[in-house]
Amino acid sequence: MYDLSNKKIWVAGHRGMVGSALVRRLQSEACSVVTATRAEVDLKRQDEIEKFVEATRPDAIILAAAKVGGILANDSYPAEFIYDNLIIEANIFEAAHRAGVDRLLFLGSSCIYPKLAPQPISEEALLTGPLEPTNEWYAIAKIAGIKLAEAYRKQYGRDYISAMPTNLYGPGDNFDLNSSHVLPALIRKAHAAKLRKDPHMVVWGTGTPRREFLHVDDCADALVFLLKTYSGSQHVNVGSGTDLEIIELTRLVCRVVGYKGEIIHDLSKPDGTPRKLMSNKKLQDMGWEPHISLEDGVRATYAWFLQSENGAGSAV
Ligand code: GFB
Repeated sequence: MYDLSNKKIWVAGHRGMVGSALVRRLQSEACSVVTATRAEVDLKRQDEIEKFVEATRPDAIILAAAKVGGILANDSYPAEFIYDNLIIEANIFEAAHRAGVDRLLFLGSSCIYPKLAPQPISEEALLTGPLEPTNEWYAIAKIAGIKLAEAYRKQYGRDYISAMPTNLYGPGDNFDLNSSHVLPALIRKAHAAKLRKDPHMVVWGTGTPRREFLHVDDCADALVFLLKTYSGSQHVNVGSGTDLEIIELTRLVCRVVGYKGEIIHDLSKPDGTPRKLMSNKKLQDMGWEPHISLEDGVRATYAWFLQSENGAGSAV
């Protein structure tokens, strides 16, 4: 057990969807949270991170800072996805170690697994086959992060751990149609189509790929659970345990939003990996399970979208 009482936790990436969910979740723990804006600390600069860690002396770090995006962004900006993620994680691991921070939780992604891994994907599937080409740059960087945690544990005895969340969604998500993941994109498209009374809305690809989704508040809860209870060199999957086809997700989103038009497919856009349902067994055996159903989560996210800037105008 890692007792969070009176501990100081640095949530790196606190402005992002996962980081902000972590800050919300940590409010119910007896710990203090430190954060740094991009203007205060540029995570791509080793010296700035070292100064910040020396000055604030956190007991633990949650590394939720990352360059993230949906399938098109990953496919379009490979250099940014590999460089930004590699440099941020390498800088933070090394600064943590130099300052004597003995606890660090690194966040990866389900795309670290081979494109055609047996389903549901267990932790052991890592590095057993070729990656999905649309996001191999991001995946390689995230695999390097897992290996950083393992290496600092092996060489220096640091208690650094890794969690691999599945596709996440929720309040604070990115709704930009060019860079977002599928779920916020569908909410935005269905909402705009409803307002404009469009006869159809466009879904990328064939609609047959299957994806697993987890609400970000469930994810934050699992991450705090792991920070408090897990110590080990192997990464841990964090998922909901169920998946569905993109076309089924589209119908669910349309029902929640109240859009009744036709769904058509843009086959010029990539499908990506056919399926990536992770095995949740390791986390379940430790005693954690998710609480937010996909339908409830989509409803809550749509409500958040409507209140946010993106939903305020009709020309979305
Ligand atoms: O969520 P998504 O962008 O990323 O796309 P991945 C999932 C599936 O939804 C793909 C389809 O088959 C898309 O073609 N899709 C349908 C759409 N309509 C849309 C749309 O309007 N927007 C988007 N974005 N997709 C990402 C990786 O993969 O998942 C990252 O690229 C990361 O590295 C992340 O791992 C969790 O699930 O394919």
